[in-house]
Amino acid sequence: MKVRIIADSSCDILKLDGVDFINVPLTISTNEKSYTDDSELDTEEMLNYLAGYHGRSYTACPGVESWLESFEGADIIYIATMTSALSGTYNSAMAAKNSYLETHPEAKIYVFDTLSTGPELRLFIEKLAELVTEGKDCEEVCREAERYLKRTRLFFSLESLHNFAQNGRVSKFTASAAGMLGIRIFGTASRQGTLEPLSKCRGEKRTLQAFMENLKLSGYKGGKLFIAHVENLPFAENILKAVREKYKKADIVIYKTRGLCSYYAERGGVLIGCECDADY
Ligand code: X90
Repeated sequence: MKVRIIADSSCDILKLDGVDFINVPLTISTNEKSYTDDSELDTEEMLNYLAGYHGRSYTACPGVESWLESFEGADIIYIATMTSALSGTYNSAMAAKNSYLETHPEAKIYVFDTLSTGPELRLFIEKLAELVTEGKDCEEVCREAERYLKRTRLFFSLESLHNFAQNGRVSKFTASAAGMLGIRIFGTASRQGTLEPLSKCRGEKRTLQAFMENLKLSGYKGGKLFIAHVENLPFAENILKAVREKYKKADIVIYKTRGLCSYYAERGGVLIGCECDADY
């Protein structure tokens, strides 16, 4: 039985250790140019281009065809998608599943709506990989993965919500606060899978403070924590330092966002996914 894990490109990784993994890309485009969020993407070039482009820009979720292609040759398929509250990615994966089962009735396909994205999605697929590697059967994998998802969180610090607003994914009112006078929006992925602002912070120090308070409230005990940044390594490193100081054994990894997350989190943005002890 060939087992495969598939995620959309907002997971920001192209390989998953020890398992068969496929990253299915979204696209980012303007009226002139289109970027596919795959292994070929030069994120820095895309950000530079977008910074100098003054027209509208858009994103699109993977079409059913892309999902179908990613299923070929696998018998058991676990698919993890970003939040269905902000993207059609989950619905498109479900449509692909139903279509694939018509021609491959023996295949087993499980689709998970993570109601989150970025580093929380990455935590989730790494957990799926761990469960698959341990040889768990489908039922156990699904049960334990669902349970894990309740105990992970996503936090973010964004300097601009321009791209969220121009794509109608947050209100203009929420967006207007970010970027003004160095204000960052600190927030979390809500239980419904939407962007939930928690505080407006002036400067990095205040943002870090807000994050550390919320980390504690979330029940974080020093488990796995991912920091994905959009060209903001200094802030990511300061977050790492602050977390390590308080949680000595914290298992932290810093990395760069790829296309989709870079587009929405925008330059300076930081996304943090972590394992917590309390259900959310
Ligand atoms: O075109 C599409 O279908 C894609 C739409 C994606 C919208 C959300 C992307 C979020 C990227 C930014 C910050 C974290 C906020 C998370 C709230 C759930 C990451």
